[in-house]
Amino acid sequence: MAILFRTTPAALARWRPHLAAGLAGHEVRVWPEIGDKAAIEYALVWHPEPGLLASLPNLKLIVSLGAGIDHILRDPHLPAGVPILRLVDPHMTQAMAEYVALQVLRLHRQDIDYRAQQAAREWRERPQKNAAERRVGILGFGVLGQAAGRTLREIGFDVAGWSRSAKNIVGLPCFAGPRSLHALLARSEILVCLLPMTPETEGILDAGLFARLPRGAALINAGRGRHLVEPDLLAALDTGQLSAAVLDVFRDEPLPPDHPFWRHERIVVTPHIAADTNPPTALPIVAAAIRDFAAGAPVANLVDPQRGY
Ligand code: NDP
Ligand code: OXD
Repeated sequence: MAILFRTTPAALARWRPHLAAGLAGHEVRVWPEIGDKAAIEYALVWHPEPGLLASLPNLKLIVSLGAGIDHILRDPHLPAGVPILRLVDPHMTQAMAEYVALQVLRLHRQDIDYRAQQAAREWRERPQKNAAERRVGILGFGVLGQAAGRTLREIGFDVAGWSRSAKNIVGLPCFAGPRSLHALLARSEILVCLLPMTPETEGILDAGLFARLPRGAALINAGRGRHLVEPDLLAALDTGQLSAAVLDVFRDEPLPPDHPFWRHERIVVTPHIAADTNPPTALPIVAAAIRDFAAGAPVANLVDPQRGY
C-alpha cells in the first residue's frame, strides 16, 4: 500500500521534511515520482491535475491538504465514490481566528486611514467607536467561522454568523439559510467571508450583496477568490457603498502584477496566508484518519461531494 503526495512545489518544500516521520509505516510517493499506480490507495493532494486521481485504479481515500475541497471537485474526471477527507487542524483554525481578528481590528480602528495620514504627515484624530458598538457578520459559520466569531466576541465585537443550517451558539447569533441573508447583511458593518466554494456560493460577494450592507461597510474575504465579483467590489469602493476591503484569496493566484487590487488605496492584499496548513500538526491528523479509515472506524470530516464542502 502506498500514499501519493501531491502539492505545489512551494508547499512541498514545507511538507517534505515532515513526511517520513508524519506518515511513518507508509510508503510515500511524492508526485511526479509515483511508480506503480496500482499500489496507491491513499492520495494527499492540493490542486491535483485533472485526471490524476482517476488514473489510480485502487484509490480508497482522497485527503485534501487544505480545509477546502473545491480544488479537488473541479477535476472533471474525479473518480466517483472515492471518499474525500478535508483537513481540520486546530493549528489552522487558530491561525484563521488570528487573521480575522487582525483584519477586523485594522478596519475597526481605521488603520488604513491612519496609514494614509502618516504618508501625508497629517496629525488628525478620527472619531472612534468601541468594539461593542461594531457589528461584524461572518458568512460561513463552520469550523473557521465559529472560531473567528468566538475570538471577535472575546475582544468585544457584536458578532453574528450565517450558515446553511441553524445553529444555537451561546453569545453568537446565527442566521441560517438564503432567506435570512439580508437580515445578517443589514447588521454587518464589517462582513467576513469564510464560506466554502460551491455552486451556491460562487459570486456571492456581488453588487446586490454590497447594496444590502450598511453604507460604508467593509469586507474581508478569506474564503475563495471566486466568491467575489471583482468589478462589483471596485464599483462599490468608488461609490463609497464599501469603505475598504481586505482580500486574502483571488480568482487568479498569484494575483497578477498588473491587477488593480495591488495599488488600490482602500484594498489590503495578503497572499492566501490567512491559515496556511502546518505540516507538523496536520500530518498526525491525516495519519490518524488513514489508520481509522483502514480499520473501518468512523472518520471525522469526510465531505459530501454533492453538498460541495
Ligand atoms: P466548514 O465546512 O466547517 O464551514 C463552512 C460553513 O459555510 C458552514 O457553516 C456551512 O453551513 C456554510 N455554508 C456552506 N454553504 C453555504 C450556503 N450555500 N449558504 C450558507 N452557508 C453555507 O468549513 P471551514 O470553516 O473549515 O472552511 C471554510 C472555507 O474557508 C474553506 O472551504 C476554504 O474555502 C476557506 N479557507 C481559506 C483559508 C485561507 O488561508 N484563506 C484556509 C482554510 C480555509 P453549515 O454549517 O450549515 O453546513
Ligand atoms: C484551505 C486553504 O482550504 O488553504 O485550506 O485555503
